[in-house]
Amino acid sequence: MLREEVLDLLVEAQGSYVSGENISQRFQLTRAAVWKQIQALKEAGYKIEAQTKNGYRLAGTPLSLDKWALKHKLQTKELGHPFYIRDEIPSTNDWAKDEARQGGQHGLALLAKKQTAGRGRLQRYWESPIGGLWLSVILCPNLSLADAAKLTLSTSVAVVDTLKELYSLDVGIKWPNDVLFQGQKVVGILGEVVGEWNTVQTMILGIGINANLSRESLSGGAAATSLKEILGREVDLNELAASLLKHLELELQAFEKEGFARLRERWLARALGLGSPVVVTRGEQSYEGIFKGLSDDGELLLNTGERELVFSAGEVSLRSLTGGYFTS
Ligand code: BT5
Repeated sequence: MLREEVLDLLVEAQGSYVSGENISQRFQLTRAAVWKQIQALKEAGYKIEAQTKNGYRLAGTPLSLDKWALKHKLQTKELGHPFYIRDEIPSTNDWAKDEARQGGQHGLALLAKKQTAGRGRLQRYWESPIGGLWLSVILCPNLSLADAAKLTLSTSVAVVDTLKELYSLDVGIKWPNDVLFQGQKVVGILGEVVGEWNTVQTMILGIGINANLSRESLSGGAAATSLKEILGREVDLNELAASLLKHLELELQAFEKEGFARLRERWLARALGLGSPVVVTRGEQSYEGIFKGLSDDGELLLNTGERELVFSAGEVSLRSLTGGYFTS
């Protein structure tokens, strides 16, 4: 594609100017057509500086999802190869499931600028306006069925490491895999299996990051926040997606090689509320106790003082510093 070739040429110049004449000769375009290409790139969010004497210089890539920009930032071997970006889709997890059923392979990543029917766990709704990172990856991991179910735990570790690496954010994981900043949810993770557990071992990992969203666009209110609210600026979604896929690939490799015991250590090192009083709600019932850790199956261990309870699903509330419980 011409647009991408022009960008490649600008990148080759490593920050120096490329003359309009050079571009027009290389791609056999009129100078007016070069100018038009440059305008289109600027409209797509590329920062291109123009000087009458020297030509054009690439000074920055778009913050919003962009095929070329993401391709240039990807550092993975498998995850994100290939990847596709759509402007709007009901749910990237549903899109990924369709792709997997039609032969979509391990590593395929699907991203949308906006979801109209984003899904949370237990058929809950996930708000996904423009500005967020809504991403699903197809994985065919080299893991036992029992371990594959713990991939959402790896994903939460990868998300925490991504946010720490890029923005030095002090985020933590609320069991099983919500990522919170000061008690407010920034990231949600939804792992789903394609086909029967005992036949096809294909998983869809869906990750939703409230990135460039204002608080008003999230009706989750006090329980939800975004990177933009926390950092006071917009972030580069291409950089964020590339870093996330890198950390996810590293986590997956580590899990396949070292097994759950090491993953559990990494998860616990990033967990919120470990050793503290928490409330676990399952259906109508609530259980209060000390959050002791994870079982061999990735379940939550709760010590009530009288006995140790094990939870494979349920809602957890963590005690806040002021004594109340976070519910998100
Ligand atoms: C989750 O569910 O946290 C998993 C969310 C996964 C979303 C990704 S986006 C890409 C992929 N495609 C999809 O369709 N889904 C995945 P859960 O723990 O059930 O949390 C859902 C609850 O969080 C809702 O009931 C709301 O209370 C709240 N919520 C909804 N949207 C939110 C948002 N954007 N930020 C924070 N909280 C939200």
